[in-house]
Amino acid sequence: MLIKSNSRGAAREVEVTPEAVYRQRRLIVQGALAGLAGAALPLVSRAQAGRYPGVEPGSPASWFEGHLDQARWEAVTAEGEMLTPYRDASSYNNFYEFGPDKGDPARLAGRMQVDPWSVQVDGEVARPGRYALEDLFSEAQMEERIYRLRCVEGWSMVVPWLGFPLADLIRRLAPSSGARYVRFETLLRPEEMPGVRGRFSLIEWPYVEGLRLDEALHPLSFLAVGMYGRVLPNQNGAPLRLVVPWKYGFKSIKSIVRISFVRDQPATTWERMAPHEYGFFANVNPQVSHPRWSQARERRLPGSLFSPNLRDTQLFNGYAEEVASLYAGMDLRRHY
Ligand SMILES: Nc1nc2c(c(=O)[nH]1)N[C@H]1C(S)=C(S)[C@@H](COP(=O)(O)O)O[C@H]1N2
Ligand SMILES: [Mo]
Repeated sequence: MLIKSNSRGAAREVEVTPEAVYRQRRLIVQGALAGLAGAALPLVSRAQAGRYPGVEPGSPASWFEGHLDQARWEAVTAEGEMLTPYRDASSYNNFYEFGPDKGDPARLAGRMQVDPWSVQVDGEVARPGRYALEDLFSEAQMEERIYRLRCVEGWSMVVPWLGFPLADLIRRLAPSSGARYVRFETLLRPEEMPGVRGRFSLIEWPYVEGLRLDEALHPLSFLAVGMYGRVLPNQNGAPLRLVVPWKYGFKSIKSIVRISFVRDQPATTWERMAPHEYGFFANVNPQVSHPRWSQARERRLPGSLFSPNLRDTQLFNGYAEEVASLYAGMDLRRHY
């Protein structure tokens, strides 16, 4: 259905490309892009190496490599938009467990132990238990999703995630009829996380996020284990993080250790800490301002002081066509 890279014209698929390839290709096609069928253009090599030039592969677990061979690339793209360079996406982060500054996660998350990793599944579900990460995904086919990520702070990126639709996992776990929400929890390991040891932290740990079950089952909801053709760097939420592209970035919880199927709307970290800011839904909406700033525009990374690269923020972060029906009948100015 919605998840077709070229549903709106075959040429679109190739418009989002790795930056180096993009420049090279622009020379080749010279503005003829819009008129060409996607298949006529040279696609980026399907091999991992060279797909994202200059991106180090990291040291992936063997199960990850196995899935990479079968990966479906560019399953969804952000049409016509350039990827944020890997160095920006992996060095400008929010991961408060490692500290409040944008550079803290890249500097400090390396000490987080991510292998082995297991996820506890509980609540209203037919197959509860503690699953090793590789078992959780043993039957899944990895795919690439190029999504916009819009932080509530007013900046945004375009990131090529690698992973699996959340719905695939949920269906395998088989929630019971009592399950109305999915609750996610991040690792809490103070020895490895200087940010949770800070005495001045206002956040109650562990970090918790949640989705309504129908949101979680939406084909755009995604569990990422990699990005830019490689395993996730720790600062981006290794080894498993949620990506919900139509919601503010804080919903996309990192380093998940627990997935619970629950009857009642879970109390989530940001809603508890700052209920006057955004609520449980936190759908991107340019018309609903933060108490201290407008959300009408956003700064697309990398940008600079002289060229902040501003653009208009779109309702549901540009995914309205796909997700608006989830909120039919809801007043988006009140339920945010
Ligand atoms: N556990 C946890 N998950 C988190 C956060 C966090 O502090 N802790 N920050 C959120 C916020 S505010 C954003 S914008 C995104 C940033 O993801 P990125 O660093 O991969 O761009 O992660 C989200 N997930
Ligand atoms: Mo954010």
